[in-house]
Amino acid sequence: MKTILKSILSGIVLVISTSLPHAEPSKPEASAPKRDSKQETRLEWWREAKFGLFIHWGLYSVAAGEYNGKLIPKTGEWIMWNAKIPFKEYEKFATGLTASKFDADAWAQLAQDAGMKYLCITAKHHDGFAMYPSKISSYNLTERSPFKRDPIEELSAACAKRGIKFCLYYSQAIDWEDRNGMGNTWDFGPEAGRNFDEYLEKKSLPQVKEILTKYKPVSMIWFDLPRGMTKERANKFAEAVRQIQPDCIISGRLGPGRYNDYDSTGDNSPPKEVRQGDWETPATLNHTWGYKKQDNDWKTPEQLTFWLVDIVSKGGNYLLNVGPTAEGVIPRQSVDALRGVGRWMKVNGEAIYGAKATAFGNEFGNPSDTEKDGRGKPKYQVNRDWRCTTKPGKIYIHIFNWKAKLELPAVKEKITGAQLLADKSAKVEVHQTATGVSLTLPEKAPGEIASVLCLELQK
Ligand code: JFZ
Repeated sequence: MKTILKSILSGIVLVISTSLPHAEPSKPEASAPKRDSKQETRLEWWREAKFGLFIHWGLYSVAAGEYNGKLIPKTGEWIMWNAKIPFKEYEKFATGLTASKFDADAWAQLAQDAGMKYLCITAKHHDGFAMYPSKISSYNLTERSPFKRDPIEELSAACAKRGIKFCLYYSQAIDWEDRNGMGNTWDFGPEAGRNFDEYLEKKSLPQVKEILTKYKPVSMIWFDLPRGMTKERANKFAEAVRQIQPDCIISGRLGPGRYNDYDSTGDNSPPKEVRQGDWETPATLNHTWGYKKQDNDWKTPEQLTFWLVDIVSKGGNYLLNVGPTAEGVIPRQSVDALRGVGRWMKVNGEAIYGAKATAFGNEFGNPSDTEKDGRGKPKYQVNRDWRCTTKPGKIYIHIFNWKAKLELPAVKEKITGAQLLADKSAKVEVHQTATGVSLTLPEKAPGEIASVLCLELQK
């Protein structure tokens, strides 16, 4: 009786709230969909993959960090918001999106050369511009730019050819082109007066359905910044994904509650220690996602390899970004950095793909004895000497700071063999006791960046 009353009441609330265009959503909210039985299967490839390529490409790539002769600070893909560019001005960038050098095979090949197993490109970012021929909104690349091909389709095919999982990013809530989307207050006034549901029903949800129908398979969809999303609203997106492509992983931030199949850490900030569950750290090569000509502070292959190993040793995946130019060129420095990681991956990939977190856990760092942080607490100092990843019957030690004598914490299982991946014939001596493992290694590191030692364990 109570439940019947409750559903009638919530029905009334629903009727009232949908008839008032600007009312807040109905309460009580629907709960997030159950994590269905297919989730484990869906995540199999992703748990094996570990390393992916993120691509931010859109009208902001044409602006390239500059507006009206001024260099605009902060991330490039947010330039419209950062500089409060009126829509009527921003949309003009479309004519500059020539994509004259766009080569889907080159991009997918770069991902492969870097050792990456998935690729995720912006189908539509916060600026609202669709990077594919959309029938839902004419604010798209084929209708507005000189480029008449479909880069999303071409990339999907280029990835399929190479066994790279193809994925799409879609900004479901923030949309600076649409007066009912979230975010653009300089053109459309305060957000409070909008019909956000109309935006979701007329543009966002139909475009999500459109890309999932047009491009198959989409192995993962990365939703972002759930401004204004409620569980009811998010449910509709989750249901659409499940209905059109049940095997598509949902990631990022669809709405409040857990819709996603895995978690995203903050950008550029991996956890300090091992973190349970499925998660990914999205990161930039410089300090922007979308191309910005003034940002030339690139991470080196050494730094990137450290991040990759560090993240995998804590149990996560690494989604590393490039920002191509308006011509469709991935900056040379990005290409070189990724190829550097790729050379390391060629030798040491077996210690990354499908690998799980460390067998230890106290190698990540320590509070400093002398230095204090901003709050007066001992400053956390990252230890970069080595990291550890594991597979059944194997422990991999990634040695960044090479020493001929290396001391490891105790290993429970009996170590039955030891090999350096970069030189399998090199001599390695193992002395194992109940309190630790002492290793005697060659004087010189056999590999570049980090030489990986594989310890075999008794089954
Ligand atoms: C979002 C976007 O706003 C940004 O433009 C880019 O696409 C990035 C990958 O995702 O930015 C975020 C979202 C969440 C966090 C950080 C940046 N976070 O949770 O730390």
